[in-house]
Amino acid sequence: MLGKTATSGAVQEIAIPWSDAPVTPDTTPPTITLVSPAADGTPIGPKDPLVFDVQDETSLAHIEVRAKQNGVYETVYNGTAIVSPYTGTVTEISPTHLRFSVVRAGAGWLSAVGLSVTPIDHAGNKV
Ligand SMILES: [Ca+2]
Repeated sequence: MLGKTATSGAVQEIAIPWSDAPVTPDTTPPTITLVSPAADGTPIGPKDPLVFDVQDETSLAHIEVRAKQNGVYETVYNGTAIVSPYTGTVTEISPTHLRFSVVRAGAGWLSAVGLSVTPIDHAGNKV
């Protein structure tokens, strides 16, 4: 008899796990980590790259990045590419971990920077 083994008249039950168990829903938003300058208040110079990581434990669906200087917001990354006046790279460290390195073209950073990163995972969780 399938799944049962008779032993001395008793029934021995063998537990078989189910391969299609429901997945635990993702309720954890992505994280943002400043890599450079160090997060301890180190100032950024006009030509210094601003480096930060965005990661999620399951997936990244969409990311937007803005920078505020002197009270003015500019788009740095529009969900697809780094846009003018910014240049830089987006490196895939893993499918759920991206490293951004951006500089402001021309005169560079004009003042202290307020970095605004809005990542969303595929479950809709956002920071
Ligand atoms: Ca998540």
